[in-house]
Amino acid sequence: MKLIIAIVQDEDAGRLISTLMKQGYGVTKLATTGGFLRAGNTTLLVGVDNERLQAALEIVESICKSRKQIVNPNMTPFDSTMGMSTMAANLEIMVGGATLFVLDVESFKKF
Ligand code: 2BA
Repeated sequence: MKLIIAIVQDEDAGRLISTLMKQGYGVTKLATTGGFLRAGNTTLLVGVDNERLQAALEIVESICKSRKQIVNPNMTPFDSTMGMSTMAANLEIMVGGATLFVLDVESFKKF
């Protein structure tokens, strides 16, 4: 068994959860905050049997879209930790589709 930890944009979370659930996956949704943008995102925990891992990843990939975002470097960790000028120009960054971690599950129990 594997545990997928998927960090996705809030805009994609609803459709992703309902699609995964319709396909019979168990999903837990966490409200999270990105360290760089300090803005809300959504983290999903999805426990899957090994044979269904690939299909779950394909669902995530098909739904989660990359989006451009304009950020003010003065409002990110750049200003304090990366030595950039406080007059730095806005930056265009691409956020998402999804950041995924796939972990081996040693044990899965429900009581
Ligand atoms: P944030 O940390 O808010 O990052 C949002 C986006 O900002 C990132 O999109 C990336 O495009 C940009 N970014 C992040 N750190 C940067 C830096 N040091 N310099 C320049 N640009 C930077 P994604 O890479 O798609 O990440 C989306 C969210 O996924 C992140 O939100 C964070 O919550 C999570 N994430 C990404 N990589 C992670 C990791 N290695 N471990 C844990 N969480 C991660």
